[in-house]
Amino acid sequence: MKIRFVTRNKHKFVEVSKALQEYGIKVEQLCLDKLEIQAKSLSDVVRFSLVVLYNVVGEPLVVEDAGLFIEALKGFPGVFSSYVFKTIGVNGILKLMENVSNRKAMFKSVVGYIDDSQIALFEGIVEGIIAYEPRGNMGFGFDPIFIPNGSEKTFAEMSVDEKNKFSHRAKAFRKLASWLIQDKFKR
Ligand code: ITT
Repeated sequence: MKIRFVTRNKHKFVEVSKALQEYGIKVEQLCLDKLEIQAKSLSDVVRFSLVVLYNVVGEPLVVEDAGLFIEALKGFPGVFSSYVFKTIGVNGILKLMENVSNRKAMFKSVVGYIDDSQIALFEGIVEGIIAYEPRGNMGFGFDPIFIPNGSEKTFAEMSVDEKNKFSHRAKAFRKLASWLIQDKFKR
């Protein structure tokens, strides 16, 4: 089985390819813009992107939207994570978190699948804390400042396989994989 994953982010593509290997699912990267709307939830962003992209591609496809939600910042940057990363970045977030003792945060991923008869969404969450300084040079985005519960390392200090043991993305894509396998046998 193969899925078409629309993303311009090659790190996401590698993470997902590895996570889905154990299900025997191959991943093809489609480098198209997701045409993201500014919505209040990741699910709304994903639904919109799915419909727009399906009209262009005309074949079953998958998109994912993810974000970092920091408790002390009332969920910021959340759905604005991509923009916030490009503007104030990791150091800007650390600045906002100066003298903040509640470091709790989570990454959330919403994966969407569309074909000619259905849309299905799957969510994955990883809880953790925001580090006091960036550590590690692997991964992307806010990986250097996120430490998942159950580890001492930031995501940027982990290999892809190690990050996949914890990550929001791996959790959401594993749900998609189980569902796709069941769906295939139903048809
Ligand atoms: P595509 O839209 O092309 O898939 P993107 O990098 O723009 O790739 P998102 O729209 O999902 O992906 O962006 C969400 C932002 O949240 C992203 O730019 C990162 O800054 C951050 N983010 C999401 N998942 C992350 C992860 O696993 N590790 C670190 N940062 C992450």
